[in-house]
Amino acid sequence: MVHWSAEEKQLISSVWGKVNVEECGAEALARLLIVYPWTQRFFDNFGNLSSPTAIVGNPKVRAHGKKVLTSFGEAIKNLDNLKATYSKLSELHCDKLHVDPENFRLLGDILIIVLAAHFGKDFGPSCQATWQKLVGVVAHALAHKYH
Ligand code: HEG
Repeated sequence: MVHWSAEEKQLISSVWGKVNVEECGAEALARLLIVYPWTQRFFDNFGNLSSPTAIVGNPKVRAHGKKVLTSFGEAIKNLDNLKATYSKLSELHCDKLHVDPENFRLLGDILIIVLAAHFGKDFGPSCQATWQKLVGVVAHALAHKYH
């Protein structure tokens, strides 16, 4: 099992406490769809994704980004129990949504970029390293039920 030191837990919650889930969630998902356009195929019922402007202004992208980042918050509440926390969600992404788990890693990297842009100096190297670990562990937990 992944171990979290008291310092790492502190670095995670100090950032998370300041995150605007609606804004950062929307921004992270929009960036994913813009930077890695092949990820748009999972969202063919989301309407207009034809340009960066359309993606950023798309209310379904915003709403889903918020949903995903809210769900990411469950990881932070359950750091010592991630596989169980994401077990159902892993099954859903595998069996129903057919999302390649590589996309969890791409989204995690983008989330780091979004947080660094929002928090600047308050997202320093040790903080960033801890968040890299967190997004990696979340991606791993979400991929756990894949077969
Ligand atoms: Mg996923 C649905 C969480 C990455 C594609 N995602 C969902 C839902 C949650 C969630 C909570 C709603 C589940 C439900 O309806 O019961 N997603 C989630 C997390 C992460 C993630 C926590 C990563 C941190 N998702 C992700 C990625 C993709 C993706 C990278 C594709 C590139 N998710 C996806 C799709 C749906 C969900 C296509 C269904 C969307 C819909 O039609 O409403």
